[in-house]
Amino acid sequence: MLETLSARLQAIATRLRGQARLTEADLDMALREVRLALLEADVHFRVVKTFVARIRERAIGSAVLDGVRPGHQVVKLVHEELVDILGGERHVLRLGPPPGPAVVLLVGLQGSGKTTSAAKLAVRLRRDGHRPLLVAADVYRPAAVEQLVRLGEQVGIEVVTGPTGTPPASIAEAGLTAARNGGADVVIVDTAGRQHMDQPMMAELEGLASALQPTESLLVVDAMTGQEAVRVAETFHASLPLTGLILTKMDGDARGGAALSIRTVTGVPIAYVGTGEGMDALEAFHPDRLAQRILGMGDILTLVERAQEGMDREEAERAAQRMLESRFTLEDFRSQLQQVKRMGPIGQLFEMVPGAAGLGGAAQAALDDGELRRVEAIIDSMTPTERREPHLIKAARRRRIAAGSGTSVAHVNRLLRQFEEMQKLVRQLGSGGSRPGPAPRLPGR
Ligand SMILES: Nc1nc2c(ncn2[C@@H]2O[C@H](COP(=O)(O)OP(=O)(O)OP(=O)(O)O)[C@@H](O)[C@H]2O)c(=O)[nH]1
Ligand SMILES: [Mg+2]
Repeated sequence: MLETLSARLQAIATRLRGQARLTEADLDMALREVRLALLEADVHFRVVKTFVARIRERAIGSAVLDGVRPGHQVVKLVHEELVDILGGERHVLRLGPPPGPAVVLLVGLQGSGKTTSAAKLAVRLRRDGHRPLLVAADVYRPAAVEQLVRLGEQVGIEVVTGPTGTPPASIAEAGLTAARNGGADVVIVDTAGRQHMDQPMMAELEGLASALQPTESLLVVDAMTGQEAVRVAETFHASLPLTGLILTKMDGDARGGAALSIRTVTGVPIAYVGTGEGMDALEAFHPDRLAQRILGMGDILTLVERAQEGMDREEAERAAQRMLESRFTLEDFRSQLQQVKRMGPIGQLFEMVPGAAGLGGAAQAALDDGELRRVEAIIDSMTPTERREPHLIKAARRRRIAAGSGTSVAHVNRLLRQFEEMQKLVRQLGSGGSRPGPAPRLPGR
C-alpha cells in the first residue's frame, strides 16, 4: 500500500547516501522531494510540514556527526522522524491486571471491519496466552450477530449474543458475567456501525463505555478511505476517548497516507493493522518496522551505528584538517584504513547496505579485506620519509616496496597513482573549490 512512497523515499535515500558532502542546498532539494513524496502519498499536509521542518532543523543542528557520511545521517533522521509520526513505541493493549475480565470495545463506521477485526483480535490474543470471549453488541441487524457467531465458530471462540433489540449494554453485561463464569480474561465487544457519525450512535457508544469501563476502546478505520479515516478518528476521539486504532484494509491499494497521518493528527496510537480477510490477517503495529520498510533500510541503522563506534572522532577530524591543509600523507591514509577495518569485515558491512548485497562478487572483491591488507602492507614497507613524500618513490624504491610487502610493482604503482589523484582532489577542495566534488576514491579500490 505504501509502495509508491517507499520507492520515492528510497530513491532519495540512495542518492543521499552516496553523497560524501551535503550542503544546505542539497538538503533543501532532498527535503523538497521528501515533501512531495509524502503529499503524493496522501499524508496530511500538517504532518508533512512538521516532518520536513524537524528534519531540516535536526540535520542542520547535527551537521558534523562523528565519522558518518552526512547522507547517511539524513536518512537516519528521516527514519527517526517517521518512527515518531507513526507513534514511536509499539502500543500494547492493557489487558490486566486480574481479577475481572478486561474489556476491549470496538467502534467504527459501517463496513470499516469491526466484526472481522473482533474475531481476528480474539485469535491473536488467544495466541498471546489470553482467554478471549466475543460479545455481539450489534443488536440491530440479526445478520450482524449471525456474522460474528459464524466467525466465532470458525476460530473456536465463544460468542455471547442476545435477541434482536436487547440494549447493547445489557448484552455486554451478560458477556462480562459469562466471562467470569467461564474463566475468560478478555471480553471483546463488537458494536453496531453507522453510515455516518451521528448523535444517537455517539450517545449509545458513550453509554456502553460508561457501563463497561473498557480498558481499551479501539476505533476500527478503513485505511483505504485515506484522509477521511483521519477525520473520522478525530471526530470519534472528541466524544469517546479512544485508546488505540485498528487500521483495516492495509492490503488495499490506496496511497496509505492515512496510516502515516492518523497518529500525529489524532494523538491516538495505531495498535493493529488488518492486512486481509483471513482470520490471521491482523498484525501488531510496529512503528519502527514500518518506517524501515518504507525506507527499504535493510540494516542501515546498524551500519551507521557501527560507523559511529568504529571511527575515532578526533583522529577523523585531524585527518580532515590535514587534508584541507594538503598535508595528508600516506601515514594519515593508513590510519584511516585502520579505522575502516575496525568497523568490521568489509564484506559484512557491504551486506548491510540495502541494494548493495545483491551486487556481484566483483564489487565485493574490490572492497574485500585482502585488498585493504595489501594497501596497508605496501604503506608499511615504506620508510617514514617515503610516506610523507611519496614523490620520492621512483622505480628502485617501488621494486623494494613491492618485494617488502609481498605485492607487485603494479600494485605499488596503482596505490601511488590513486593517492596522488586523491591529493589533487583534496587540493582543489582546499583551495576554495566551489563545487563539492565526488568522494575521493580510496586507493586500492
Ligand atoms: N482486504 C481486507 N478486507 C477486510 C479487512 N478487514 C475487513 N475486511 C472486509 O471488509 C468487509 C466489512 O467487514 P466487517 O467486519 O463486516 O465490517 P463491520 O465494521 O463489522 O461492518 P458493519 O457491522 O456493517 O458496520 C468484509 O468483507 C471484510 O472481509 C482487511 O484488513 N483487509
Ligand atoms: Mg459488523
